[in-house]
Amino acid sequence: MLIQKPADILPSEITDRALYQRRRDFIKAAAAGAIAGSLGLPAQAAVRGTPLANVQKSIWTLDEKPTPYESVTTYGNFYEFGPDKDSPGKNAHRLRTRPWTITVEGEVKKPRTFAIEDVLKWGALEERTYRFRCVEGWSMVVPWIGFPFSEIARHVEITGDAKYVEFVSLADPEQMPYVRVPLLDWPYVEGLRIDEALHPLTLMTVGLYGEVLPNQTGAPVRLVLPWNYGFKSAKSIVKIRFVREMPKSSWMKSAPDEYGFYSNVNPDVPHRRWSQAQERRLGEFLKRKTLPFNGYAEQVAKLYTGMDLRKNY
Ligand SMILES: Nc1nc2c(c(=O)[nH]1)N[C@H]1C(S)=C(S)[C@@H](COP(=O)(O)O)O[C@H]1N2
Ligand SMILES: [Mo]
Repeated sequence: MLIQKPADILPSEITDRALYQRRRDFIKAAAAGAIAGSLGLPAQAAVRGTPLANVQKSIWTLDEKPTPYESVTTYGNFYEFGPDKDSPGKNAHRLRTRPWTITVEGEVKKPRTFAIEDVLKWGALEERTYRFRCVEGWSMVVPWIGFPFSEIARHVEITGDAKYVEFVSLADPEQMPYVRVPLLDWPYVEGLRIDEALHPLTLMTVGLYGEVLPNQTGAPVRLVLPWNYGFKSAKSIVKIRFVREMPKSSWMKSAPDEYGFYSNVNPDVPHRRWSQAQERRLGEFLKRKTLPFNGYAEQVAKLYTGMDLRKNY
């Protein structure tokens, strides 16, 4: 068996995160200043985010060690900024997160377009540490900050015909260079059944680690569903539609035999090209067993009673 020796552990994983980050910020700011100076660009992009106020601890939180900030923000998927795991971290500084509006329409009594600032005034935000599992086999634990999606539904008064919800991400080629490339069917679209969307675990997320979301993690507002594979957690949302029929997600359009609508984390149902039995937590060496519903079975399994989850993957 392989044991991780102290020499193999990255400094970012053992140094106190805040201290480490302050040091990094200083180095990055200095470097960005030098580069930006020579290119005539603002140096702001490389600096850490603004702290979020009015945040309360949530009961829906997990007592597990969070994945280092550095890993969470430098490894991910955001295809609008490129196909590689480090593309979002490198390119998402181009995203402008203000002004930002979210249009909510469809099967609602009061269709509205909300400015993100107004949404942030609805009430206290919650900090929730969740597990997060990507379909590709990596996972992380993140202290997200947000509010339950049901708040949106309450503000627009959904009708009895709202059976599903469609989430639409921004697709602006000026800010998102890979929207000119047909990696996916743009804009990025995801969907949930209404009871999944209204489940108290479904989080409209505006921050992580006490701060506003860094652009690459889907600023200024993204979804986080801890029991679904990561691709259900649409980033940089500009439109939410309550609909009668099951929406077709961008992933279902591009590879219908690999990505189903439900996408529950399920170690017993392999992806068409690989097993889902294990995962690698970012920053860790040994793999872990993947848990049914990513460990949230007690909270969400009842949403799927009577369904064959081998068929409805
Ligand atoms: N708009 C948009 N949302 C997206 C994606 C994307 O490419 N575009 N990728 C998804 C996938 S596959 C994953 S695993 C998560 C990654 O989130 P993270 O970068 O915060 O880990 O975002 C999801 N949301
Ligand atoms: Mo993913």
